[in-house]
Amino acid sequence: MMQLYMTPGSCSTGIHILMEELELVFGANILNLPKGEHLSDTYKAINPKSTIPALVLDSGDVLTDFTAIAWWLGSRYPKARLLPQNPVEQAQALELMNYVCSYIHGQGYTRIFTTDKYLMRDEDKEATQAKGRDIVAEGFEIIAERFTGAEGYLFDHFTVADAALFYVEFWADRIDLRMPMACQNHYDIMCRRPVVQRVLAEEGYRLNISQDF
Ligand SMILES: N[C@@H](CCC(=O)N[C@@H](CS)C(=O)NCC(=O)O)C(=O)O
Repeated sequence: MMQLYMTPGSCSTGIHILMEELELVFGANILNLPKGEHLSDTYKAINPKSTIPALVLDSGDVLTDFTAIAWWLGSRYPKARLLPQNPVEQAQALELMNYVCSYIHGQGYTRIFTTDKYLMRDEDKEATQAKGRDIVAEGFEIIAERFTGAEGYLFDHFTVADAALFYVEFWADRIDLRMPMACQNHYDIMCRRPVVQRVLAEEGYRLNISQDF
């Protein structure tokens, strides 16, 4: 059975959503990041980078990094159409996932959530977090121009790129960061997906879904 290494409410939530959209049977291995479980020798033997998500395939091969795992899921299970259909849009989906994971998450949210990693001096804490919020806001503005689908998804149907965008929108919701209308609309649409609701419930979160839904 495949094994997913994950932390509730983290970027791995996006992969968790994709795996449940595919109705895959897999082992869910929860790592407590604040306790440093991802730094253990046991986990480093699986993923030497100590990051989640990681997915161990039935073959024993290990996939790490959101974009790589999402890409593999989309390619391995093509009938679910988790990748856009044409090659240009497939490349754009990769580009969007990369932008979300490396810039909005990797440059922005890390400054907000793991500020200490950036600090040379304690007094820089607020400025570092403010810089993180600016990066996240800038990232959302860029993404807001990229919606091409009529249904509010990034492409003409739900794809891996939507799962990546969802997890940074979920964080924005958790810490009250404003999103541009197109991203807020996308977040609302994602929150209406039964799988998203189930995954968040499984991970211990309750969504405040408006009655209009
Ligand atoms: N580039 C990786 C980064 C993933 C990442 O930073 N995950 C966070 C949790 S959301 C993590 O593992 N943090 C622990 C650490 O970096 O030490 C990816 O896209 O999967």
